[in-house]
Amino acid sequence: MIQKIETILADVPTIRPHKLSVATMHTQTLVLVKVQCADGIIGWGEATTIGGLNYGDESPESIKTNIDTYIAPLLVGMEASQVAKAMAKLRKTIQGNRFAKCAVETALLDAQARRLNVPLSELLGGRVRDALPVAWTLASGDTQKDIAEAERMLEARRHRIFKLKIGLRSVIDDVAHVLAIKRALGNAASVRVDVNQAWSELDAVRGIAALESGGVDLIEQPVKAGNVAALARLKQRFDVAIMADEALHGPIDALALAKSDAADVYAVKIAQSGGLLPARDVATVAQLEGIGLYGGTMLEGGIGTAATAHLCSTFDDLAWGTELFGPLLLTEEVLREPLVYRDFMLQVPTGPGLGVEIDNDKLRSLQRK
Ligand code: MUC
Ligand code: MG
Repeated sequence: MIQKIETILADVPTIRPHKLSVATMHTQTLVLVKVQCADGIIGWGEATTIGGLNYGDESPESIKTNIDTYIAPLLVGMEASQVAKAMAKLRKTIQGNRFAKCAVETALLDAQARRLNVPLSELLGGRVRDALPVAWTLASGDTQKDIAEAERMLEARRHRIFKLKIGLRSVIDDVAHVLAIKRALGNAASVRVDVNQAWSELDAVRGIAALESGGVDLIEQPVKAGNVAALARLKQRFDVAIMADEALHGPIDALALAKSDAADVYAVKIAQSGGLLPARDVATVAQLEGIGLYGGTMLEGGIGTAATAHLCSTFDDLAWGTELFGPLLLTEEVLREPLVYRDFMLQVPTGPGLGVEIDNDKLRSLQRK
């Protein structure tokens, strides 16, 4: 039986300012959900977002309020091992709130996988790989600092895929910044950009043409999430891969984008999709439509990162790798044993459930009072 559902906010400083077109982050607010079951099993989930309400339509505070006020009372007393039944009730009764739903579903699935003594990946169809390529985001706001950071990552064999956050400056300045980094790193690295919706279609045509000829491999969400027609025109106009991120809020969007032939690659994000199972449906649509897969992040800590890693380990084809570096951007670790990054890959945990354990003392010390 589900006995108690708790929501915890923890503010953790980032290792350096992280500059996106929609926000500059100095701290990340982790949103963690703990589900306590009557059989003594505890499950964890995460609903972390970026920049308060700058990125998504749920804030850390709204997620906590909505789970505590509306979602927890709905689920407490239900059978904990019947995850699908609990989630069906939640999805039927509560509108929207994809991040909150994701955290609750993750916690219930973590608990159930622990109960069955299997890794979470095995409840999601079964893993086909044990390690995932991991990109790093260069977003210090300074070209030379970004180059030095990328060189350190290559040297340490931690990352060889770099995503550059652009869209804040003029197209000309952004293109110069990206191409300077691409020239410095050469073929040792894949260089990609994320515009986070900042460009008009005309900006995008000019920007993508220059980036494509400079050897950039991927253009993420160049235009507004709602402008599917423009995304489709860009996809058809250019050879360089176009990725949908903010345009994807679950399986229905995945299908609509596919029908419009609007993207070459989908960023699969569990929270943005409304949970691990809807995210798996997003990936299924992509695989059926010949769209490439990429494991996306909302810069979560260890819980959400492990959850996405379990899901990505089950995809037949993960051509574009992942960006599951969230915990590495934070100054504090909330797991007892950190996730393992080695040889450009994140190792998918092998223990029961998420395969990671919360450091309760650490979390208590970081928890917002
Ligand atoms: C996004 O839009 O993809 C992922 C990596 C990063 O640096 O920011 C996020 C959000
Ligand atoms: Mg993105």
